[in-house]
This record gives sequence, structure tokens and C-alpha cells, in this order.
Amino acid sequence: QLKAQVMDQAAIGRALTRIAHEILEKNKGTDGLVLVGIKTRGAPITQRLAKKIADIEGVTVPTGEVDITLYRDDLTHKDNSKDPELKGTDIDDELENKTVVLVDDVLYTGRTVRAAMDALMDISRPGNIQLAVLVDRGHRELPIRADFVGKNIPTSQDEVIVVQLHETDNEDEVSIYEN
Ligand code: 3GP
Ligand code: 5GP
Ligand code: MG
Repeated sequence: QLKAQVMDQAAIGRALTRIAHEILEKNKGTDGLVLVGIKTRGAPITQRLAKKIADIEGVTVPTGEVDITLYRDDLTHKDNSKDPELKGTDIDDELENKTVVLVDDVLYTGRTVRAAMDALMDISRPGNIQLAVLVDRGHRELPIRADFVGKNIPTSQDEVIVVQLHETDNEDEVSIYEN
């Protein structure tokens, strides 16, 4: 059941523009920068950030994807007995000593990000891993935080953030639903 629309297309666009600037500011440009999206919706967000960075800086940064699977059939109830695991990656760029910015749509417990970091560090040894998310909904279960946040949306455990992107869902919108 829909409770509230929290970001529209313009708000999502502005948040990602700001994050693109923040990534460039924190890293003093694009040197050694690689953006890695966590599937599914982290991937189009990564491409949007890469495009904004190219528009701002005139440099195309390498991008990649990791596929982290949640072994859960019910997204509304956390199964704490199993952690998310790597399903696949398309990262062929050398990450050795690079600054990798992981990108996801929603940050919740932090377990997906932890799995993504494990996967990256199995491939190579990045010099630095940073995290960008469109939405931080709270409820962390690990000592993980995002370096770049589109919007902090405090939620209860039985609420769900629905992120729709035009690449995957034909429209740009972030809303809160209650089960
Ligand atoms: P995504 O793969 O595009 O990020 O986890 C599978 C999908 O279900 C995710 O899409 C996510 O958007 C959506 N989803 C909605 N609520 C939840 C939730 O509470 N937990 C998880 N893991 N995914 C959720
Ligand atoms: P975590 O592992 O931090 O609990 O969850 C992060 C992953 O689960 C993200 O990839 C995200 O897509 C998904 N996720 C967790 N909670 C939500 C939510 O409320 N809404 C959406 N859209 N995705 C969520
Ligand atoms: Mg996601």
C-alpha cells in the first residue's frame, strides 16, 4: 500500500548530479576512479553517474557491475540465516589500487554491500572502496555507511522503499510502501 512518493524524476536527477559532483570533489577528479553498480538498479544509476561525470569533467570513467543474490523468497521478512552472495560480475578492468565507487539503489542492512566488497577484493585489491546510494533507509546490521547519499529516508521495518527507474520501470520515482 502506497504511503508517500518521496522523490520524483527531477529530485532523482538533482540528487545524482550532486553525487557526481561529490564523487569528483572527494577524489579530486577522475584519476583512478571506477564505478561499480550492484544489480539490478545499481547498474542504471551507475551509468547515469558516469554520464554526469563525463558531462562535468569531460572524462569517461570505467564502469562495471556485480550481481549479488539474496537467498530469500520473502523480501519483507529478513532471513538472517543466509547472507547475500555473489552471483556474477562483468568487471574486467584492473582494480589494483583504483578507487572503486560501489553504487546501489537502496542501502538497508549493509549485507549486500559487504558481499559486494568481498567480491571486489577476491578479484583484486582496490586502493579505496567508497559507497554511493540513491536511498539510505536505515536499519544497518553491519558497520557500513555510504559516502554519498541521494536521500536519507527513515523507515520502519515493515515499510519498503520502491525505486523505479526509467531504464527498468519506465519511470523515475521513489516511494514508500507499507505492507
Ligand atoms: P534491485 O535488484 O533493482 O535493487 O532485491 C530484489 C529487488 O527487490 C531489488 O531490486 C529491490 O529494489 C526490491 N526490494 C524491495 N524491497 C526490498 C527489501 O526490503 N529488500 C530487498 N533486498 N529488496 C527489496
Ligand atoms: P541490504 O543488503 O543493505 O539489506 O539491502 C540492500 C539491497 O537490498 C539493495 O540492493 C536494495 O536493492 C535491496 N533493498 C533492501 N531494502 C530495500 C527497500 O526497502 N527497497 C528497495 N527498493 N530495495 C531494497
Ligand atoms: Mg539494489
